Amino acid sequence: MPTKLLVNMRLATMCEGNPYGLLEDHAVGIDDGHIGFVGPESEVPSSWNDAAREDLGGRLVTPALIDCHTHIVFGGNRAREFEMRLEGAGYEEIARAGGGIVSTMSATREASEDALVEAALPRLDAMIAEGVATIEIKSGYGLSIEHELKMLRAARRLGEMRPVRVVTSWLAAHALPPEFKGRADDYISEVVLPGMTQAKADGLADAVDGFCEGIAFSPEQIERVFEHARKLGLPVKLHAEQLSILGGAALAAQHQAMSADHLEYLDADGVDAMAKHGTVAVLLPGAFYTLRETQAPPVQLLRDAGVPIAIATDCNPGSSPLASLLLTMNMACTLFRMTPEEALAGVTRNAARALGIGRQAGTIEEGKAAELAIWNVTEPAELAYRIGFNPLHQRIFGDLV
Ligand code: DI6
Ligand code: FE
Repeated sequence: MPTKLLVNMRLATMCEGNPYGLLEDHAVGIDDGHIGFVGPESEVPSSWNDAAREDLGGRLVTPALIDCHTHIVFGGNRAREFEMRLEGAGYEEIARAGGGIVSTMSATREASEDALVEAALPRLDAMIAEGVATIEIKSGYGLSIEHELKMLRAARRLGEMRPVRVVTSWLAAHALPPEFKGRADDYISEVVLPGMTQAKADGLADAVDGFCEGIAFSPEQIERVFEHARKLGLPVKLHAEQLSILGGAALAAQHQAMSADHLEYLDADGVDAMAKHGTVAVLLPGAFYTLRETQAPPVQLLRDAGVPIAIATDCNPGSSPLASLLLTMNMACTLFRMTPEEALAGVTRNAARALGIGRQAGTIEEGKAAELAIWNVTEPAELAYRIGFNPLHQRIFGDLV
């Protein structure tokens, strides 16, 4: 049933072809939560005559935003660690001394599922207020089967409490909990793999992620995680080359990963492997900024190789306490020299692809979900340009607003 017809707007479909997939004088029809019509205002079929007509006053309309890499479910915060870094301590140094991810682990284990939901809601609401309609949420701070599953149940509940699509990732291979010190392989065998089986059986995991890094897991250990995911039919992705180069991105690409994320230290071989396998590069300028990283990801190499680039907040209590996808877009332009068009594609079309939902979301096309953001701006570049200003007029999520 045609429910709504949007008219009088500038439409950035984000379909490939012309810049921003921009269309002028077009109408968008919403039918049962889906986009039922995109076409010139003068050619709207008569079947839309009864739909509620909404004049958008010349505003810009884009696909609703997609944050394809977050850790918004966690206990506590790491403001003290922020102070320590300002006093000179390094991120890896703090992690090796039992702080970092492991300190969030303790707070997350102590928190009830309800408390995790309650703590994450304001972060989720901040994202939604900026036009986000899809958010990926990872486990990774429980580091035991019980607490990792609790995190993913909290993530699923967030998706039921708010009009937003939540996509989850099993990230038990994020850090080694203290009880497994010196026994990373046992942790993989006893927690990461059986927990993944359980998460899949309970419908809690849409994908599997890992952290391939000196302070986390080796490529060989990650390979075991990927093998198990393949047996369960779960798609994979990886935190790779964030602090050093271990070849994680190429490993992920070889395992048909949907994305490899961070990538500051990615080299040409890694880029080639990603291009060959169609792996999306998810860049996370909030972590780059927070850790005062000096090596930017190889954006030009990725561009030249035709690797799709997505960007995301990486919202987490340690390396990226950032809950603004608009600010992330600005950072991607200013810090990584991406164009405003690449930044917008990075939170729409390419972010959808990084989550394996490219058929449902990420562009404005007939047949896709009616997930739109209506902005109080006219030029698409304005979305990435401002800092600390939210020009969202209205978000549409299916038949909901
Ligand atoms: N890389 C990150 O940036 C987050 N996880 C990861 O593997 C940070 C996690 C944290 O510091 O709490
Ligand atoms: Fe992350």
